Amino acid sequence: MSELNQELEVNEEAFDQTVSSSHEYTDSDIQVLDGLEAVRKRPGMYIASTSSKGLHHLVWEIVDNGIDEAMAGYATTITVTVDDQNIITVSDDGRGMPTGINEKTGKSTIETIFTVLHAGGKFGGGAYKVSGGLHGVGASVVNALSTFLEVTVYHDGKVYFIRFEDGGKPVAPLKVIGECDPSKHGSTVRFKADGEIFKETTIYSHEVLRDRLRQIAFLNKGIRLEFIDERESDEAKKHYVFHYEGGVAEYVKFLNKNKSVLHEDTIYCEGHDQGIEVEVAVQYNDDYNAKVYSFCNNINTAEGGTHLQGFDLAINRVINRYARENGFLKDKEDNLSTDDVKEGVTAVIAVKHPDPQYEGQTKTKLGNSEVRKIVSDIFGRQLETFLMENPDQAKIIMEKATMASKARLAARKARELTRRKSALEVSSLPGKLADCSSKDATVSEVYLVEGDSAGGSAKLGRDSHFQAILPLRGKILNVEKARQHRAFENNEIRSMITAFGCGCLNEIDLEKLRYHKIVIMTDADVDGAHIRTLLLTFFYRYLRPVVENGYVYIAQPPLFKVQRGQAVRYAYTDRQLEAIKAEFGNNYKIQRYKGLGEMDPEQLWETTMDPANRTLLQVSIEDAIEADECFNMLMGEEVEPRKNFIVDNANFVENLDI
Ligand code: TTJ
Repeated sequence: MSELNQELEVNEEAFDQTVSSSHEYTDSDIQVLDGLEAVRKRPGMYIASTSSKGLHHLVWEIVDNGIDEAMAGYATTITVTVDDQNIITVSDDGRGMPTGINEKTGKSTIETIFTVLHAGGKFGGGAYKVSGGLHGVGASVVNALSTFLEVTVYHDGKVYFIRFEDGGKPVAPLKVIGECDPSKHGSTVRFKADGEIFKETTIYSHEVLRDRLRQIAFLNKGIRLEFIDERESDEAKKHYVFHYEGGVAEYVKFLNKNKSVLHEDTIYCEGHDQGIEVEVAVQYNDDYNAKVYSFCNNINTAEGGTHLQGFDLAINRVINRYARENGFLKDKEDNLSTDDVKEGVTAVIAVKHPDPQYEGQTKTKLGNSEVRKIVSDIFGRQLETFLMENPDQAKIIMEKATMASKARLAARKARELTRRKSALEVSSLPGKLADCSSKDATVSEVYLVEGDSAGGSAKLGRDSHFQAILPLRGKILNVEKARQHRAFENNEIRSMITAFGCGCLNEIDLEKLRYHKIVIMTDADVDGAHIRTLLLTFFYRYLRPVVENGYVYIAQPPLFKVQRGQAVRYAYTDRQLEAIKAEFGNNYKIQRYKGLGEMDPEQLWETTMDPANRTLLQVSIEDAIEADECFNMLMGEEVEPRKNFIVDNANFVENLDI
């Protein structure tokens, strides 16, 4: 394999060789087809999945090659187009793929790249190839999984073309099919994913393509990425140009756009050492948690690694030193913790490494140990310079970190208090809780009910053997906008934590969870939706494993009661209401439920709490980051983006008041 790669790399010399026009079917053809057939037989071995995720993977595989040509300095623009048949076209304005013949295969280099497994991984120059990296399976894998794939190369006034069909079989060898302006150069790949392989879907997500292309543009300053979605009727969504001269500094600004930032200037630095490039950008906002995104060779290292460790070391060291030297920390006070100095940070750390090593469960943790010191030195030095040159902004950052430290100490005290109380077990359960008699968590349920009156109905209507009721009064605290010790002082939050019994934050013990169903039961109106969102935010921030393990549910009270004579039916949606009306003809009476309180205990049991009749929606966190951003957007302080979001996602957050 590596032999072939080497040959492909030196093949740049064969650039001007004429293209072979004869095409004989040889042993090596058969081997090639065997190789691609293997990909089709077990696609999962090459692209991780044949779901929507794998489908998008095809695009990234091809795009990465164009990015490499741009990072090597030869291409300025990469354009990705998806047409109304979900055919993808990726083109760059680079030198054009080599059009010569590969000695080993006797075929054109291009045919080789697209038909021999792994051959395309490392062709061309450039130290930090993204293709052939973590996800790099090679262009041949894309070809194998496509109904057709076409390559067009513009170079030296000629247009070269080759088409493959049916999972990678060349229709004819690479040919010159025309002439072009000699100043035009570049490579274009066009392909259609095979529905036989991607059985779930061959339809690309506009958002997934757009967001990743934007991210690639942020991570590679100066490169232009264009995205054209011909399926969109909305003009604004048809054509995007992502081009950021500011690189990750602009990325951080973008990530902070819905936040109240504490200082105007993004702290930005870049540098290189031992062939490793480092780029870091930081800007504080008034949040109480940190959002730090790290990348290596354009790949999101979700599990962090040595570059993130280097960042942590530097921010801790430099801020503590500055705080001491400038009187923000007294001699007798302890150092600020890394969590303290990172409170409210939005940061992007991007490194480019010629030989990255990935570790961790999902192979998204950077392992190269030399990176730690390199990032720490480069970022540390420039963070120090920033603080010295911008004393006003430095002051704000120091105040944020010292406040964080004080709040953390207070939170620890408050937490210890709640913990001590819960150690007293049953006697310490909140007074408002009407507990169930069962002590078996697997069958026990607790209903979180909005308001005392609905709480009363629920208490009377429940099956007290396994159903507990915890009434919550008024709006609960927005934990997104409150520091921990405030949250622990809040009565509703304390009641919930003690009732659940499993602790919270990083001291969760799911073994101690007292109910395996925590059911949020709120009114079907705007306030109810708001309370539900606040509760979900609390769960997400303080009890994430409880959500992740599927213990949180949302009750579905009916919206209407329809009665004809003795017959009573409940409708949970407008559609159901229409169906019932149609069934009942004209002689019926409709009651619209505005709140749970309007139902008597029996009705509440029958419609919403009885396991035999009720529908519970299980709350899941598909993607922690996505959920986090969603909550942030909904609960953050800036009203405008929230409004836009709600308009865009009207179905998702139907009744949220703003
Ligand atoms: C290789 O050495 C000769 C000059 O061009 C170098 C090269 O690899 N260029 C190159 C490859 N530019 N663009 C590509 C490429 C672009 C796409 C969209 C897809 C693929 C597989 C390669």
